Amino acid sequence: MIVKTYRAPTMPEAIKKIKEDLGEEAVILSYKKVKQGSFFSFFKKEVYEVTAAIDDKPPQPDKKFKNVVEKYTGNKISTNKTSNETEKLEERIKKLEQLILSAGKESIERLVSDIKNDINDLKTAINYVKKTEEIDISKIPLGMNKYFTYMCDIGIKKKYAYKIAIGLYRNINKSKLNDEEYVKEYLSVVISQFFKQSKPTKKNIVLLGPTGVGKTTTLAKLAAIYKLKQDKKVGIITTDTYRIGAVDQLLNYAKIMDIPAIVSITKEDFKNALGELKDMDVVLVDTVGRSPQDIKRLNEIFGIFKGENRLHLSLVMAINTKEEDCLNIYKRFSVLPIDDLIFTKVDETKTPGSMLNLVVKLKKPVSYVSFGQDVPDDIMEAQPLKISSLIVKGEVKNG
Ligand SMILES: Nc1nc2c(ncn2[C@@H]2O[C@H](COP(=O)(O)OP(=O)(O)OP(=O)(O)O)[C@@H](O)[C@H]2O)c(=O)[nH]1
Ligand SMILES: [Mg+2]
Repeated sequence: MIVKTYRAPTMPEAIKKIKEDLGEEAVILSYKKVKQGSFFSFFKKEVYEVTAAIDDKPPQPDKKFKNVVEKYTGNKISTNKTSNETEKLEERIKKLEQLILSAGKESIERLVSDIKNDINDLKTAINYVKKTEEIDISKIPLGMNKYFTYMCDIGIKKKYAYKIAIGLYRNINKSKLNDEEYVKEYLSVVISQFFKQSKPTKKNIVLLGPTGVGKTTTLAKLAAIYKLKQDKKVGIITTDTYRIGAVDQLLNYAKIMDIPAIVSITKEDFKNALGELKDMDVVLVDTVGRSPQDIKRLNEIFGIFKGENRLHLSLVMAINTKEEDCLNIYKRFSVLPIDDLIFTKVDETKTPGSMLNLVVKLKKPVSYVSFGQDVPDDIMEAQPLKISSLIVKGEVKNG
């Protein structure tokens, strides 16, 4: 056990010093008011002298966890597992008892409010995982519960949020746990590790995907970026001749940007179009949207591109689509060798965390993220930290 004595003008300041020095786990052993000042000084100030201690042995699992959580949250939890976190809760309750006997009103109120917050965070977290067996909520450190539920709220799968919360707690400076901005910054960095940015190595980029996900709009944005911002020679091919309006929509974009555009219907047409545009730096290929359930029509699209190895295939998925539907879309389209993912409509969802779930599940890199209808502004390259900032803090950075 480490025992130390601290002096401060007020009790809250003494507690702050103890927290910074010994951490959240420290307990207050004794407390008294003493006079402070040099031997010769006329006026001596009264200060608080607080003795605190911390156990330097590794904490033992606490068998009382279940009872304590049930007592303080009113929730029955169905786990026999134990947790060090209960010790912390109990220690803080002990501290509260000591302070009630000795300290001023202000410090008691602060401690009570801290404990209430922790209990509320814990209650919410317990409610989140009640039905989930693979998560042992008791293992989430007290200060991390609110970040765990925050991650769940923004759409990150509970089992990933749980692992991230535990991993983050191990590495983060504990005195910063209440600094939400700092923790979210830290979270962004951790979450960015799950993403990989795709850099197409082939110049013919095909945008595939179900109906209405934003393939044509994304293509127009990319054409503008490549041509206007990167000064590249850009060509467009559309194989979407299904709707009359679709061809017009794309030819219009091409005309505005002064980009050559070719309409192709058959595999043969498509090959010829690639030949015609062989001098371009980038060729963007639009495709017709098809329902992932419409196998026959999907096969028509696949037929055009199958066996053609000059293509970079991007699967466009609107992130406001249910996650299991996205997984099904991927399953259907992965008849073709999909190179990367493009996420769209991120602005239309409150759960952008599903991007994380999808890349973990599909193990695919991401090339672009689209977050609005404006051509060409509402798109960004999928740099991992940019995506994670968007997920965690809702920040978007174009380019
Ligand atoms: N909010 C939002 N709307 C988008 C985004 N991308 C595209 N849209 C809109 O979604 C609608 C469909 O976009 P399209 O580009 O025509 O979609 P598509 O995948 O080409 O559709 P089909 O060719 O019919 O399969 C349009 O109203 C677009 O403006 C985005 O990132 N956010
Ligand atoms: Mg389209």
